[in-house]
Amino acid sequence: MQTTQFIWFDGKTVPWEHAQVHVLTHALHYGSAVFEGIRAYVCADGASAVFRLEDHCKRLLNSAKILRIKVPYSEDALVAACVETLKVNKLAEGYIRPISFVGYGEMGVYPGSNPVRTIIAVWPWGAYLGAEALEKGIRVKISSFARMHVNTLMTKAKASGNYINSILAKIEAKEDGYDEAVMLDVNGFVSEATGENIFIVRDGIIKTTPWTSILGGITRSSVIRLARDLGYTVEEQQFTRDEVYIADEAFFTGTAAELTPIRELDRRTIGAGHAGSVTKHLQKEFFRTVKGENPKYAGWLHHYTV
Ligand code: PPE
Repeated sequence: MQTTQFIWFDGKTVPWEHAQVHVLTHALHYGSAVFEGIRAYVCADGASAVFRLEDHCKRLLNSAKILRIKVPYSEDALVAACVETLKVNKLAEGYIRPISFVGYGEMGVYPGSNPVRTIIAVWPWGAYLGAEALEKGIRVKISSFARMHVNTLMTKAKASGNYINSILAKIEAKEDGYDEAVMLDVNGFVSEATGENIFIVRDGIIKTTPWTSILGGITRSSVIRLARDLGYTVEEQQFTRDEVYIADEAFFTGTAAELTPIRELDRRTIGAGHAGSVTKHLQKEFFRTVKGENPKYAGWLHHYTV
């Protein structure tokens, strides 16, 4: 990976290589951590802006609330710390990874009074699913692993432990020659991918999974808003894998993946086999928005200078 110089660690800026924890850290053993993935972009005018920074910090605190991890920082403090980390690293564009985790103290599942620690790292991160993916789309399979039941793990928390399910699905998909996996929920309906939400388009209507077994993606909510404002009908409704097979278009949304077209699912070509017109339209609007070329959504951008 591409490293940077400093990591924000419990309020201090420490050199990247010194940002370390004990091997008996609770989160390492039991997955007791919550995290975020946020992107900063260089805008058309050369200034930098973090996309929906406040909403990401809010989600981090909500994830922590769900898991009963007591993060000792307010939303405002987290926002300021993210910006400080970008600035100290002179990073004009890249990925921001805050994580709050249960630290070293007592061993055993019960987190007790173990300290809760927070770090923020930033680094340059290009196209998550490959450079060609954004333009040409990717090949996807339905995973043999189901997404979590809503009472098994808390799917609305962006919790580290939840990602075991994603890791299983991702390895399977990659080893079977695909770029990404889509998981079904325990009732057999389409849920989400290992690190993305999913949308389909059929007869001009856009559909996405309701907020049940999925993470409430911030890219997902942005794209829903953009699409509705552009006059599209967007339905948050359950759908099945075969509805994706016969969709005209399909795409993923995520901070890392941005808006990535899906060109194939389970060896069925989706639509024309490349990004469709609605996907392209929304992708263009999305990138215009994050790069500050869409004044209507200026409120989503947190500007900073390096
Ligand atoms: N579902 C899952 C399971 C998920 O991990 C993400 C983000 C999303 C949906 C989309 O959420 P949002 O980023 O708010 O639109 N996945 C993050 C982690 C990627 C990684 O490999 O690490 C991300 O995109 O940052």
